[in-house]
Amino acid sequence: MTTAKPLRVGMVGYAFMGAAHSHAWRTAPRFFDLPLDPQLTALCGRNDDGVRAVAGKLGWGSVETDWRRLLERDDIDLIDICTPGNTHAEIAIAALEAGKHVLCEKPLANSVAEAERMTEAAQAAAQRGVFSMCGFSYRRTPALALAKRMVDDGRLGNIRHVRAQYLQDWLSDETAPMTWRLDKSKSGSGSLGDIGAHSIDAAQWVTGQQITGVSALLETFVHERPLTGDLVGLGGHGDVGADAPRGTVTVDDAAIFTARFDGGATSAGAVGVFEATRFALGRKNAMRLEVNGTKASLAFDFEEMNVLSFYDAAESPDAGFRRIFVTEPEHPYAGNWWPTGHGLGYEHGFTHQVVDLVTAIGAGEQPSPSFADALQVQKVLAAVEGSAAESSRWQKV
Ligand code: SOE
Repeated sequence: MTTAKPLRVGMVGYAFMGAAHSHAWRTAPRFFDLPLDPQLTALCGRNDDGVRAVAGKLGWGSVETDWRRLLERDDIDLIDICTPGNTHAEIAIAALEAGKHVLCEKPLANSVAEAERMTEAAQAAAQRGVFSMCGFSYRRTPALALAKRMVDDGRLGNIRHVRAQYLQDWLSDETAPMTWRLDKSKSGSGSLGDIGAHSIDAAQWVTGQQITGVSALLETFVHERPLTGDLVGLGGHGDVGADAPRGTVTVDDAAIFTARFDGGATSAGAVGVFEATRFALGRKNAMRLEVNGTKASLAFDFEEMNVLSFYDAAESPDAGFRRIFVTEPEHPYAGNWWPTGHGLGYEHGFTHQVVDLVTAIGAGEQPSPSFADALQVQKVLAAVEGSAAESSRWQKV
């Protein structure tokens, strides 16, 4: 039995991210020593039957159908926002003003203006000991965290190239149904914000450099898709008739851009190439990052998420890239799980996110990534859209 003070969570939204976060809240205190004891106090969703069914399955103690009720309840300490981007700003700002800590899914918002308001609210709340974090969960993949540690330790030297791809294929089928992720008024953007945002965050975080400008193009391959009714989750293969009613896709299917970085603590900034698409047949969740420095290179692919490839120029050239199996006790997060060599999965990133969030809140410190960090990503997203709208003209961030 833990003696830690409870951290009572109210979560809004219960689809894909809601399930991943629920699992994380439940699992984190079972494998990590936390300063506070997370409790799955209330789950909120607009559909009473739907939210009740999921709450029972995922282990939530009570339900609400209006997120404002969560803010009124004095048995809730933290609001976890797992809803589409168009709702983030309103919920997060109100929650912070009500004195609740906030975990908000990425991308932080649907516009820079919203993200700026959220950041102001977050900074004001932090003065009162009320904290917030944005859910860039890939930072918590042990192999990517190890990549960052190696860059911070100077093992790559100065960074010259960043190559970031996030490739999926769940929209390749033209009859895959419409979802909220394809509706700009809900999601803000398409591949760019949903998956490209992860690449931008990971690239900046691992290298310690910020993107200062971009030249971009966006493409939408399929402009209409069958409406199946619920509009949630990631679509799969379409199984609706050819004459089913169709909805209009209002976001990018693919986003490609080049970028310059600011150099961080080093003198010369890196250059980067980014690609985000949900049309890369055969690539299921290939969130890839390759970094070339003056001393070494590293490469990561989420489809082999327990591996970090590392090439050290100080070794014999024919040593080639070596595959580090990131499951040793001294690797980030890995020591709290299984014996060496017994790898982790997608859900562990979310569990580690809870660990880092609760540890920071318990210590009275600002968790990372802060809303200010996520605002910077939002500015890159906006610059990409701005550049694409002007035939790839260079846009400063
Ligand atoms: C959540 O972090 C997320 O970005 C989803 O929104 C994407 O759709 C998923 O494929 C990767 O994770």
